[in-house]
Amino acid sequence: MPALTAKPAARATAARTPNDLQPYWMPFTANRQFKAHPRLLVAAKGLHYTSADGRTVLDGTAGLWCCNAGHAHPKIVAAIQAQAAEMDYSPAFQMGHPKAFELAARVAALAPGDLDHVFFTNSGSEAVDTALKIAIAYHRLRGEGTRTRLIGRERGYHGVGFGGMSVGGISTNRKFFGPLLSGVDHLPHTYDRAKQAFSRGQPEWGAHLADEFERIIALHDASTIAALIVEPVACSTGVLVPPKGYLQRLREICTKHGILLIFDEVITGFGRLGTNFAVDYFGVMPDLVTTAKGLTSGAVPMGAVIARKGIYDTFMTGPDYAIELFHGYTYSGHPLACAAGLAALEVYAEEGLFEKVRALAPYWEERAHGLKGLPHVIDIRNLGLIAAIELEPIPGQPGKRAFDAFLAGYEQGLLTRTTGDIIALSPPLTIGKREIDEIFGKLAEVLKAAA
Ligand code: PXG
Ligand code: PLP
Repeated sequence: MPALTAKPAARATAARTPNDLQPYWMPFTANRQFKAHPRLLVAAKGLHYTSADGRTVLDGTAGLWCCNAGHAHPKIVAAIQAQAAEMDYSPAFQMGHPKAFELAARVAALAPGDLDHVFFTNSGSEAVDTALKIAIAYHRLRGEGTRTRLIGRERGYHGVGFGGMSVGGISTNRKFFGPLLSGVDHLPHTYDRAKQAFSRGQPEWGAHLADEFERIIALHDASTIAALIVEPVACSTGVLVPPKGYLQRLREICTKHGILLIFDEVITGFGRLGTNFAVDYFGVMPDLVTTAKGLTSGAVPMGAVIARKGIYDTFMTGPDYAIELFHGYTYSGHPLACAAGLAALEVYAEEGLFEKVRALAPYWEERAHGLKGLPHVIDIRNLGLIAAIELEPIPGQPGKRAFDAFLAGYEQGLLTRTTGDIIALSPPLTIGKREIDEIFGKLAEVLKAAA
């Protein structure tokens, strides 16, 4: 290693212009494309961003599926400001602060059944890794230490930690990173365009795919399997809505074999389907729920694992001075995140945002499916306030057609998300019919212009 010397730019900080884009290694971004053609957002209010070049951009994606209360909600802003002034940080281990307990109690009250205990993290990825660790430790505490296998699903997204990557099923997110966790297997994904194209809401076809789980269990033996983790609606991969009856069937198989069921509700939690959680929407009860994003409306990073009472109680044994779970983050239950979370939950309730989503969902569905028949549209999928438009790939250039649509949409003042050749939409829950018309109107123009 050469001796550490200040880089020229660091020595002369005044000479470094604030628009030097090179040092920042951007996450999940085409860095060279971006730095050649930057898209910088500088302000946000309600349903809109303001770009550095002074344009107003309609937020069709709630940031990254997270700003459920809309941007810069006065109540959330005030709560964060007040908390920063009152207490910036308190140790997360062996000490506490009131708002962490208050937020946990509110989240537990919002979660159905005996999903009663909340472990805070700082992201969805951390929530997933936490839940996987809890599942394995739970079985060990019950004298079933052989139950260590984790089962995920093809096309699943569970964040970017080694645990989440391993149970995840998106090849590009896995293939660069070695063997990952051992003892992981995957269910098949639930999508078949020939059987499901242009389904409105849940597809009729595909519940039987849950039975593949029985084959995986027969292969490994139930006594080696700790947990199954699935997204109730697989969002990141391009919105795969579960076939009718599929999640119910997964629950039955887990119960039959003593396997914990984890629902990854990082996106589906906090109103995106018009209910508190997807658990409520589908009426299927998991053992652990992971969540993040809408928990604070994206205003401060925070994730959480919500555990059923029986799981928490299993850990609460041994001498009372002993730590029961050797796991946690410096910033678990950070005061600023708790303040933002408490304010966000108040906003959701006061403004009736989840009910609003339920009322708007049929209109959203109608407008989304209105794009059927436009050039290269090969499928449209939707549930709650989520939609995806799948485009026919340009031969030899997978992903380019949707990325070009994303760029063209942004030029028209609309922010969308793409994965492969799928355009995903998931606006703040504060959206109205006028802006829904604007989203699908602009998208229609973009798709027609590209043809
Ligand atoms: N689980 C699920 C189901 C997710 O959707 C994570 C875990 C990871 O959360 P963090 O907070 O570590 O990013 C997610 C996150 C997109 C997109 O546009 C999706 C996510 C994040 C960023 C972009 O598809 N999902
Ligand atoms: N690495 C080092 C060297 C640390 O000291 C810590 C926390 O103390 C971590 C990683 C983990 O950081 P966090 O608790 O923010 O996840």
